[in-house]
Amino acid sequence: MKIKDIKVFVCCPGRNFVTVKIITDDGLYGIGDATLNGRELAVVAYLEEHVIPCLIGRDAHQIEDIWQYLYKGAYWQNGAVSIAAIAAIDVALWDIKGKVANLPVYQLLGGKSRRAVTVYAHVNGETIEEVLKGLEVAIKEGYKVVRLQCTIPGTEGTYGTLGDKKNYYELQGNRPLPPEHGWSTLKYLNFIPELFKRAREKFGYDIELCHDVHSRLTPIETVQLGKMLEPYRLKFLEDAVTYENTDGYKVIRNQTSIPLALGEKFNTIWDAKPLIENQIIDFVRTAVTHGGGLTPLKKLADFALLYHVRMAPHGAPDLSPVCFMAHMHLDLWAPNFGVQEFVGFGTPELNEIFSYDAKLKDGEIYIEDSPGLGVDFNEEAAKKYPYKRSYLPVTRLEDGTLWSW
Ligand code: GCO
Ligand code: MG
Repeated sequence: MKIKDIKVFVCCPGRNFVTVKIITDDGLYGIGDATLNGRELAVVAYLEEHVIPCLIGRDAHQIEDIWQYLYKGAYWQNGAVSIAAIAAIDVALWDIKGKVANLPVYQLLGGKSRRAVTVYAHVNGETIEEVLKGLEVAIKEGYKVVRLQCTIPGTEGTYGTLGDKKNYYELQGNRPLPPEHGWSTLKYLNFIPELFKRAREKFGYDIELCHDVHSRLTPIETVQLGKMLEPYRLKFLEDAVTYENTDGYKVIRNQTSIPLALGEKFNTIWDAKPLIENQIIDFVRTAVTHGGGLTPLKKLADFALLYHVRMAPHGAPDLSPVCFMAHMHLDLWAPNFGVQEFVGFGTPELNEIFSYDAKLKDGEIYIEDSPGLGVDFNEEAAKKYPYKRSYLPVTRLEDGTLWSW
């Protein structure tokens, strides 16, 4: 079964998505997600110029060899742009293999380890009261795990909350240049423990809670935050510190018992290796699209299992439904699955383009047993929503210093 053609599509049903379609000589096709938020066309160029010409005529069944060929064979192994391109090819090939076998992809990974995928919902608000109202709704809807984010009084554009776009806080569309947000660590640390205190006072400890710091703190500031949040027993604190210097995480780990999650920007297993083997994190958040596909994510899960680290894949709205479905298969299989981030099934425009067999019930997602990934892409509908240049925001401290967004 040879690769006959590979097409790349960019569409913007509210935000940009890059989708890959691999077509084989016997008429089958598979779909992959290559979306890299704010850098979409770099991935398109990488695919069209440097990947696709090398793959035409290759055996579509050789997923592992094709992965190694695109990774090791390029000499330049990692990097967000190249990894997103490799991931899309890899996932599309798994989709094809599932269709040939007439089995859902989770069966090819080793079968189901659980009935469904437990997800965590996002609850965001401008005030603590607003967040608590949202949490009440989420609990009523059956969610068992919820991420809480709240606007920090006196700062502009807090991560996770953006005024009228609360549930799609990173919704793109019209950002021809990166918007700028403000940040004050002092104001944040003075405010955020109150959010979790009030949530526990009102709803008790049966609901699991988590929080994303979005890499704004230093290690010792995270120790302070961790100690303040310890009484509220979070499921995890995500991305407290930028991940480049993993030694910083040792400082945190040695001084607070707050569980730590990291990895949505990891491109390879090597990024996660020191944090996992030294048992410094509890959840690894690498996404299929940004971590190179299902082939390396399976290896990552197996490696993490040895160290009691659980999988909690990134599930932000900039990962397309193709990545979402790839996560569903990975999460159903992984014996060390923890929880899946979930922001809802998307806008009507998005669902005109992507179709996928998934249902939410009591905070768990069930998928149909369709062969492959169970996702499809409507090329004609995608044409109605052409690419729009758009950026993620950047953040500055109150004195103007550029900070991590
Ligand atoms: C999350 C993430 C996202 C990212 C976004 C960047 O935990 O969901 O931090 O909100 O900011 O995916 O493109
Ligand atoms: Mg995050």
